[in-house]
Amino acid sequence: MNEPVRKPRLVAMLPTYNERENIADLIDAILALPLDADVHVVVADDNSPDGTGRYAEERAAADPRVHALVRTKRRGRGTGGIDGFKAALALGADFIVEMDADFSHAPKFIPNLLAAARDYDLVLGSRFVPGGRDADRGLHRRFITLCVGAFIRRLYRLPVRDVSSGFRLFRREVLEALDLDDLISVGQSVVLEILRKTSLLGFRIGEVPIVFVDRTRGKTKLDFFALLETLLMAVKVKKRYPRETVKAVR
Ligand SMILES: Nc1nc2c(ncn2[C@@H]2O[C@H](COP(=O)(O)OP(=O)(O)OP(=O)(O)O)[C@@H](O)[C@H]2O)c(=O)[nH]1
Ligand SMILES: [Mg+2]
Repeated sequence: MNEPVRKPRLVAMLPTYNERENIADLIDAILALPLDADVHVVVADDNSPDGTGRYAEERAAADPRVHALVRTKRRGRGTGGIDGFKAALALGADFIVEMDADFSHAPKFIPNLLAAARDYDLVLGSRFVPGGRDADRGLHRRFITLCVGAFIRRLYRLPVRDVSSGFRLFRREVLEALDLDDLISVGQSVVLEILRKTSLLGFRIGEVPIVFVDRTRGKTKLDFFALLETLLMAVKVKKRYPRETVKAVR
């Protein structure tokens, strides 16, 4: 008898802090995607005062495809996302897509990211390849994104356009190879640290266009100090992983 073919499992990992106004609709939109995959959602919340984590726990109790991770001891986009990735691996994910929980990253692009994972190990949702766009953002935010991007691409000598994109899809093998317990980023710089390590490990990195839109609900957590911290950490990360110390696994 033939074994039934198992659909690949895709886990969407959403780091959240005070995203109560967005999280319900976002979970609905992800679970409704027309994908030939077994789709799950992990909400990696840092005990948000607005009750995002509590809501995720209620959804998880009612729907086996939703998983809530509510951390009470530490806070940070970096460590929160790392714990979210671990939860996704524990769920047996074949593919993991990480995205912001404020609708800046539209779920409708996930099918394209997944399709590109046929050819790549890490697929970036990219604002800066043909068809992609950084839309509706204040001029100063767009300018900062471009400057940070130019700086990081030079610093790490990365041949990708959108280095700071937090909307991206990994094959499981990438997250397994990263050694998640060994990452040093606590905050937003985790996006850059993971990109650098993935590149040094020799994985294939591709980009597909996405249109990034401003959040319409909820508040930003990015301020001047967070930006400064990210840039300082980017330099620290470079020192932490000089090219010769990371052995390619591919
Ligand atoms: N778990 C966790 N998630 C966080 C933390 N800080 C931010 N996030 C989430 O990380 C994602 C990105 O944060 P944002 O505040 O949207 O940062 P941004 O996209 O640079 O800024 P805006 O879009 O302008 O708000 C969102 O889903 C946030 O809820 C944190 O300390 N812990
Ligand atoms: Mg955002």
